[in-house]
Amino acid sequence: ANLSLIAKPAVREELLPYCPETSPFIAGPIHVQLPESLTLEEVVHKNPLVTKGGRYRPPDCESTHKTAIIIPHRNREQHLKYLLYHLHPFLQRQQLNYGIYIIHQAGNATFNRAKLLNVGFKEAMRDEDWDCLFFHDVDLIPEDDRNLYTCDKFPKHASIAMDKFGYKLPYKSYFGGVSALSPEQYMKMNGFPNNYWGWGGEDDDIAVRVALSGQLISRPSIRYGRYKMIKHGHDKGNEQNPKRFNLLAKTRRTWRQDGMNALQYNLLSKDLLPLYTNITVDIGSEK
Ligand code: UDH
Repeated sequence: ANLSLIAKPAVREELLPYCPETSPFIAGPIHVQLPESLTLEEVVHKNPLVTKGGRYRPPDCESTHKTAIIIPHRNREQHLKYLLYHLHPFLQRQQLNYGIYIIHQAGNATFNRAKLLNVGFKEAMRDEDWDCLFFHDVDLIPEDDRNLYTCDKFPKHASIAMDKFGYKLPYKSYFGGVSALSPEQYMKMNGFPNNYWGWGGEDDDIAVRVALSGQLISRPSIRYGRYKMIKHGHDKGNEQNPKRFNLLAKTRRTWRQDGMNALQYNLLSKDLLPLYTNITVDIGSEK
């Protein structure tokens, strides 16, 4: 047998030095382009070091960060293509050990972003001992790679300067778009709510849970937390949730019962695709 081949993976682990604290590949502002003719095949081609399931480790050093990206999804294939096109190189420039997960809601029931994120957390942690999870809307493209996809001392809200809101926070406790929590931070707040069906409110609920669990919100610099939102209209099956204000008023009483500890779903498939791990899930519908 060829012993040199068999021994190789272990050698890599032992001999690689840790990556530097600041990656030498970080370049700052990104001019986000959305080339009309782009195909997923091209994105695969441009990212030769990404392995099955959308995984990556820096080739020359041992990353000190293991980050999973969790993307809630249904019927946004174009956005997904552009996000992958930008996100893979962005994360590689940061020298992260990372994996990208798409959590695809099966069926036509009303969309439930927060519950999909709970599923993403659970399924990603089954794979790997991630030290940071980035919960990432599919239509937000980061515009500066100094916005590090690593976790902080407190739950982090990363998308603080979106073009759609004039590169400012729309309101002080805004927690929507892109956020990052360590598994410990996430479990401390019992994850996210499962009962927000349709558009709105779940991000505010998450912000309230951060506070109720005794945590603060961490944010990047306003110069770095910049995002371009890909323009889109209203989605079918994600109409404004009329119950969102009533739910939000009760979070203080419900967060310990509704969250990670009450999560129920049916995993339909898990596929290791070239650019991401696709999790298709039946999360049921509003009762
Ligand atoms: N999402 C899907 N499919 C859907 C609905 C939502 O994949 O049908 C995901 C996707 O990751 C999206 C996220 O959930 O980025 C958040 O949903 P959203 O994009 O509807 O929320 P946002 O606040 O949109 O971005 C506001 C409504 C847009 C109407 C603007 C009209 N000018």
